[in-house]
Amino acid sequence: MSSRAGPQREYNIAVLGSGGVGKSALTAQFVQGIFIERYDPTIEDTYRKTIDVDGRQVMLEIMDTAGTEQFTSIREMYMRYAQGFLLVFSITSPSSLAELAELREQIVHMKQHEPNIPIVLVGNKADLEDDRRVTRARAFQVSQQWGNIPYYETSARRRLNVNEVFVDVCRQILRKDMSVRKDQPSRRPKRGEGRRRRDRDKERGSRCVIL
Ligand SMILES: Nc1nc2c(ncn2[C@@H]2O[C@H](COP(=O)(O)OP(=O)(O)OP(=O)(O)O)[C@@H](O)[C@H]2O)c(=O)[nH]1
Ligand SMILES: [Mg+2]
Repeated sequence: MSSRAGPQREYNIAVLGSGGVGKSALTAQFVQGIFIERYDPTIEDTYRKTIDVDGRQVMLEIMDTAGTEQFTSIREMYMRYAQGFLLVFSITSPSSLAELAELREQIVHMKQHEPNIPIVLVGNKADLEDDRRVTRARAFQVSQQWGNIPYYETSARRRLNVNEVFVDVCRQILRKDMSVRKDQPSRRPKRGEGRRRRDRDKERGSRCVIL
């Protein structure tokens, strides 16, 4: 199957942050369009959703991780695997913002200081303005310290900026992916080579799905 938008890409995004900041609520709102009222701490959940980013079909695999300490080894595995990250805190909890610093350090370390790691800083629970304890200015300052990454305030409850954060990180991955492809020297395949190459990719479990 082919599409006018070109081959479909598949990207993995990890949603990280302390327990209770709203990672699952944001993910469920994005994928299923529902708000989860009840707090049920996550062990690990993976969701898939196809979206259109600037005319390109992208299949996202979203890894909703556990904020709770006891599940951190799973989180490390997610960090290694993911190409993009949503770092989520709650605007009602300064400690949830502070705790992201360590997670970011871990990501940077695991990606071996790779430049331009696709990351978005997300201040969730923006509907709870009366309980706000992290100012926009403070969060923005942190985002600048972390290499000028984008900062959004979201509300999973009100569906505010939910699509935007996922699309932003996806756009960053796409941009990076395209520049890597551009840098790779292209060569005309010899007769019959194209097919063999596709088979080889299949064996390796290539994550690029050709429609
Ligand atoms: N008011 C408000 N409540 C929210 C929002 N997002 C999540 N919540 C609530 O906060 C609680 C925790 O949300 P979860 O999405 O389960 O939090 P989590 O980050 O996934 O927590 P862990 O899985 O333990 O890491 C739930 O009761 C949600 O209903 C939001 O945008 N606004
Ligand atoms: Mg959760």
